[in-house]
Amino acid sequence: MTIKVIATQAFDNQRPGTSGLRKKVVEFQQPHYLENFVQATFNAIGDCNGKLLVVGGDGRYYNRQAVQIIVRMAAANGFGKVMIGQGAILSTPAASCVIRKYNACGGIVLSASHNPGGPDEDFGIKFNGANGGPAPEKVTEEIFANTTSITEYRTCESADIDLDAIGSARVLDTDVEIIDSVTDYADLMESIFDFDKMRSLLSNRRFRMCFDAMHAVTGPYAVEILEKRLGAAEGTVMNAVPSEDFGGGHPDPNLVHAHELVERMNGVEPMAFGAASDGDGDRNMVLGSGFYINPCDSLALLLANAHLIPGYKGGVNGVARSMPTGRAVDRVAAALDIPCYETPTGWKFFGNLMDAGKITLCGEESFGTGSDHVREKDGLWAVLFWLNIIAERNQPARTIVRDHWTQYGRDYFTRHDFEGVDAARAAEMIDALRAKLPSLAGQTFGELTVESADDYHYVDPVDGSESAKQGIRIYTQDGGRIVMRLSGTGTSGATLRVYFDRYQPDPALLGQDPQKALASLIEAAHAMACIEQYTGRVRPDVIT
Ligand code: G16
Repeated sequence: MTIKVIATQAFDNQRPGTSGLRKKVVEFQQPHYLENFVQATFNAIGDCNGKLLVVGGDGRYYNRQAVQIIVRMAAANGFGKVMIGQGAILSTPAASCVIRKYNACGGIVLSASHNPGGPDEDFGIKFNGANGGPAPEKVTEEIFANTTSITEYRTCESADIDLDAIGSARVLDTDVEIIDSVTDYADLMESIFDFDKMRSLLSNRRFRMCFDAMHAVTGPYAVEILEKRLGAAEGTVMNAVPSEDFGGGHPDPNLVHAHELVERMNGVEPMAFGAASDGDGDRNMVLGSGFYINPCDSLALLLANAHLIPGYKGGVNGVARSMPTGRAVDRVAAALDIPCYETPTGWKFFGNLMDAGKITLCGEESFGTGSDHVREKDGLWAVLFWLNIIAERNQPARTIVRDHWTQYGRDYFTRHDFEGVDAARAAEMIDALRAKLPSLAGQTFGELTVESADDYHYVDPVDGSESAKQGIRIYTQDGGRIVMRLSGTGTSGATLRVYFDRYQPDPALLGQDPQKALASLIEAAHAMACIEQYTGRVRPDVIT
């Protein structure tokens, strides 16, 4: 086996988005495309000699081929060892766990998250650093800069590794170890939650639950933890076997795509608790009987009940949410007298705060919640957190949420997505709105008057790094807020995301439909941003 240095040419579209580089599979299959990005990443790491690299993915189409390519390149770049999840599988939170546990210099996570998989669908790649978290912007920008100037990459000729058998192999001077994908992560969960209490909840035949793995990566993790370690009935985990195209479905845990689960939660004999996770296992949706729990509420509830969980009995240092996320958690943090940080969209912004010990819990409206046990959002962890709370409080999820609203008031929240919009027109719309910002205050739209408006500019409280233009914020005089930004995770056209939230303290008004409760804000957003004029759309494609 010898090292081969391959001449290549830069591609001009390899800037990582909100969470790594996501493109159609065919784009990644072009000669040198994946290799260029991987070499650009290794160049950003610098000296790879003797270091440990973790590699895994969500099992989607092209995952296995990509892992073989990365192994050869890692060996040719001098890594001491590459650790790979069996079958090339590691959920995103499990990859973070493994990087941290074995002191790797980082890891490569192959996923396009909740986007569909298959030969005509999406693929993705991102680099996580030694803390187990997504690389911060200065690193992703360095990787991008490297992709623009790359002229060669290093690889070697070697037979494919057997990715399915636990054990070791050698490529050049590099040890390649195939590890069990589940055990380290399951052990970590067992160290955080009260498994005895949860076991007795799950053995109560009146408590029926269901977890939808959506044919994606969490299947094996959920079967091991829920069915094997916690004794939930066999079949509790549905769609449990990961498949390369997610069973032809869309592995996005929301009310539309997890419809099979939703039916079980709303039928004649509904389950007591339901949950789903996404393609790579970092997102979660939780449901009570006939009751949807918004991710913004979920984050607030986890914080309010963290003292019930063994892993957080020592206290919570602080909490963070992404800027567009509803502000329910802010009220709980204020009541607990702990800091609450606001960050731009993207899990990478939480890492510094966690590493500095400023926050313990964090979350986003995009179905992500997590804590400092790893440096990724963690779908199954959130589900176990909820189960542990239910086991401790011995109350249905719906009652727990209603009690919370009664105590704190309710922050109504909804997000409207306009997908596949013409990218140039979407950018024009945002630019036009940005230009209006200085004159918006005092203007009236329907029954609402704008109090203030700005373009969110983040300064990281730990290292002072700055991120500009992270979303347009419009506050109304009645306490409402509209946020608009373009998604950084799509693979075709642009997706306009419009977020709405408003606080409602009146106990008589806590049970409304969010679309109705927020109707005046929705109308105002359309009027001030001229959404129809720019996108041609009157209604959003997806509402969460
Ligand atoms: C990623 C990021 C999240 C972000 C989400 C949506 O999640 O890690 O922080 O909230 O994308 O981002 P955008 O609004 O830019 O599309 P995931 O689950 O897709 O990896």
